[in-house]
Order: sequence, then C-alpha cells, then structure tokens
Amino acid sequence: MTDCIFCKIVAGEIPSTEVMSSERTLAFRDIKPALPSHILVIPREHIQSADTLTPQHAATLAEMFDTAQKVARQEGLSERGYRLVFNVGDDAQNSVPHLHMHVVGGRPMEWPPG
Ligand code: DGP
Repeated sequence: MTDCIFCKIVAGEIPSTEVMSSERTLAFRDIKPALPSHILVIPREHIQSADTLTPQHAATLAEMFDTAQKVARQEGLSERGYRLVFNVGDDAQNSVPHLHMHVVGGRPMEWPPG
C-alpha cells in the first residue's frame, strides 16, 4: 500500500523507534504513548484490520503475539502485567488502517476502558 503510514515505516521511508524485528513483524514505539510503555506490533504485510483477518493470516498473527511477548519481557512488563489491544473501526478510535497490536503497560490500568 503506497499511501499507508505503517507500510512506509516498514519500508524505512518514515522513521520510527524500532524495538524488535522479525521475519513477519516489526515493533516500534507509539508516537503518542498513552502509558509508560506503548509499543505497536505490526505485520510487515499490509492487512487492513483485525476485522479482515482470515485463517490465511494465522502464521503472521502467531508471530505478532510472539513478538508482543518478547517486547513485554524486554520492557519489563511481564511480571506486573500489560495489555494487548487491537482497535477496530471508528467507535474504537482506530486511526491507522494497517493492523497493529498496542502493547501497553508500566502502571496499573482501568477496566473497562472508557
Ligand atoms: P489506533 O488508534 O489503534 O489506530 O492507533 C494508531 C496509533 O499509531 C496511535 O496510537 C498513534 C500511532 N501512530 C500514528 N502515526 C504514527 C507514526 O507515524 N509513527 C509512530 N511511531 N506511531 C504512529
């Protein structure tokens, strides 16, 4: 996707603070962190959102969760806990149409979200 911000980050055309990289995924710091640790894990291939996932994406999705676990450990979040979030659509305030998992933590969080 030529006009996708996250595809441009994958291609190195837009700078990002990389945290981790794997064959199918990239993890980088969110430009507007909502919590002390806020990392985005994305697939290198363009997938629109969690709402368009199919069984064909199984390997990519598994690798996204593997990357998220490693990121959480690296950030020191695993012991106290963290949250993995996929926003879908306008009501969830999804703003970038390239699948991304928010890995957030570093302080106690509220539930349910507002
Ligand atoms: P969402 O609301 O779930 O679509 O989250 C998109 C996130 O992406 C949001 O927290 C801000 C972040 N973001 C948007 N543009 C950029 C960018 O160019 N670089 C980085 N690092 N993060 C971005």
